[in-house]
Amino acid sequence: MMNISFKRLFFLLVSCIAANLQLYAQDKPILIFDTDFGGDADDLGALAMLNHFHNKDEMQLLGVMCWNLEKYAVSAIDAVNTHYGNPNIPIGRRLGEVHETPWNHSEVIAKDLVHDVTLKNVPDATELYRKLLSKSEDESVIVVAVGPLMNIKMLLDSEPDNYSKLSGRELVHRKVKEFVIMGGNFPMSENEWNFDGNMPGVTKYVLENLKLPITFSGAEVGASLKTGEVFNQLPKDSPL
Ligand SMILES: [Ca+2]
Repeated sequence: MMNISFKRLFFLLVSCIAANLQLYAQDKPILIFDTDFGGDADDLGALAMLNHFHNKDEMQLLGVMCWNLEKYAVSAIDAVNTHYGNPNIPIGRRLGEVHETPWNHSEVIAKDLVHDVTLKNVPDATELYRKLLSKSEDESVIVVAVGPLMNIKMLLDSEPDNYSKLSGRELVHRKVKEFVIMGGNFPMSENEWNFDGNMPGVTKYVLENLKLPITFSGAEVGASLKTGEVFNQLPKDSPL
C-alpha cells in the first residue's frame, strides 16, 4: 500500500514538473534581433542584454540579422556574442556594398575581442531568416528590429526555397508571433533614422504588409533615458 502511494506521489511530482517545464518552455521568448549595429551604442547595449538573458535561460536568442554593411559590423556582433559565451549564435547580413565607417565602434570591438566570422562568410539575412523561421514552431518567434527595416522587407518579398515552400509573407505570418520595432518618434516627427534609413518607402511597405501585432518604441523613449556612467567601471575586456 505504501509502495502504491509512493508511486502515485512520484508520478504526481513528475507530472507537475513536466507541466511546469512545458509552461516555462511555452513562455520563454524566442527572439531574432535585427540591428544596424555599429553607430549608436544602444544596439551594442541591447545585444549585451540579449546575451545576458539568453545565458540566464529567460529567453532564446535565435539569431542576429545585421543591416549595417560596415566592414566590421558582423565581426563585432560575433565578438560580443563570443564574449558572453555564445559564439555559435547565427548571424545574417544584408546584401550590398561593404563600406568602412571609422567612427563606428565595430572596428575597435572586432580588433580587440575574439570572433571567427566576418561580413564575408555569413549568410544573407533573407536566407538565414527563412532557415530559422522554417525550423521554428508556428507563432513562436518575436522579431526585434532596432534599425532600418530592409531585412524585413527582403524577407517578406522572398520566394519559396529549400528551407520552405512558403513565400516570405506566408512564412512570416505563420512563424512570427510579434514584432517589436524601435523607430519613429511619437506622436510625430520627420527623418528619424530607423524609419528613414535613406531608403524611401521601406518602412511604409513593411508596416502595410505585416498583419501581426507590433509594439513600437519611438526615439523619444530612448532620448529620455540618460545612462552610461556605469560602463566606465567595467573591465577593459568588456565590449561595453
Ligand atoms: Ca539601431
